[in-house]
Amino acid sequence: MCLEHYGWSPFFSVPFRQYQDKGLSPGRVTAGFRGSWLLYRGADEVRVQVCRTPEPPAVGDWVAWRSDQFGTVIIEEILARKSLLRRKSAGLRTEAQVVAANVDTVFLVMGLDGDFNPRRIERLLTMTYDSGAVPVIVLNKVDLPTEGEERRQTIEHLAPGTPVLLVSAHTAAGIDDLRQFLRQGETIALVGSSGAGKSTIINRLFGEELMRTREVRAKDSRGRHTTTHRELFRHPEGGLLIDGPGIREVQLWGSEETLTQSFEDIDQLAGSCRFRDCSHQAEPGCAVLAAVRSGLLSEDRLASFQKLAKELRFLALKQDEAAQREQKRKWRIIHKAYRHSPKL
Ligand SMILES: Nc1nc2c(ncn2[C@@H]2O[C@H](COP(=O)(O)OP(=O)(O)OP(=O)(O)O)[C@@H](O)[C@H]2O)c(=O)[nH]1
Ligand SMILES: [Zn+2]
Repeated sequence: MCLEHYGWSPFFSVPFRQYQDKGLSPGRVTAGFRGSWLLYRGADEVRVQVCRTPEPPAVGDWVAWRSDQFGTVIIEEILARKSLLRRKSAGLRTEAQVVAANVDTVFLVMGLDGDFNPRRIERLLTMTYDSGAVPVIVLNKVDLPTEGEERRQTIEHLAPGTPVLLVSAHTAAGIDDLRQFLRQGETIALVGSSGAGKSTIINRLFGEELMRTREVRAKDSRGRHTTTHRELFRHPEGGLLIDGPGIREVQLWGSEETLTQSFEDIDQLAGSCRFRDCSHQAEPGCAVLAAVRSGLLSEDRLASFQKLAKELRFLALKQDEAAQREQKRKWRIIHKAYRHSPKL
């Protein structure tokens, strides 16, 4: 096995030269635990417990590492990322949590059963555009008696240009269409709600090899072997998949800018609104409202745009508040330091 099989390319190897000159070596993070990581190094995979980067690396990150005189592996740097999937963190803090790095393609998996929800697809699309990866929408459970084709078209209208595939992980229908995305050195992440069928799809793609592919007996820094599970793993025919607890908790995360990418149609209409900062609620000369009146744009779609815009504004506000609190905290510390410094 070599680094290229895990996605090593000039995008990473060219900027890596500066680290190479310092005696560092490259590797890719294949799993993250609390305070330790699984690192693929080309020749082997090791468990690393020492990391000196300001932020911890994410699954999928390429890092620069070295060994100290005792043979302990130390992660020193995270290489610039091609893409970064983030989610809103649970709880009160609103900062983004990184769930995976250097993902090329995101499979947005949704069941055609009770799981089917076009609004959720819009949110996941926003998150994917925000990450820099390319979305592929996978509508699963086409074996069930549902209006599969109709629903596929509904979703296609939401995401012009994005592939929307009908599959059944149970009967394997359409699964071959997914295989075309398993390209040598390219990384796919699966996101979607619980029960959408992500595990079943992965099982289909890997067959009986899956357990063997994911399990790894990695040496820790003391040379002991422990069995763990990879979150990033390679398909025997090439192509890499990311699946793990972090990525399974993906929620809404995005910015106003990417909102317009999920709602390209509304964004285009908005270009003709009289006011540049039109909120499309009651303003005179609003081209978006005019389109709703004439039936060109559905009321539902405008409503979901407004809802997402509101959530994003709320999120941005909370982020600002968090930033302000942090600023205040810093100033308090500085003031205190002044107060306690000896008078000149
Ligand atoms: N009818 C039908 N059921 C399916 C299909 N794919 C998965 N299921 C069922 O849907 C349920 C959920 O599937 P999982 O693969 O565990 O879903 P998941 O997305 O991995 O869910 P989490 O592990 O909770 O994130 C299981 O009972 C599967 O058997 C399908 O193509 N057709
Ligand atoms: Zn308007």
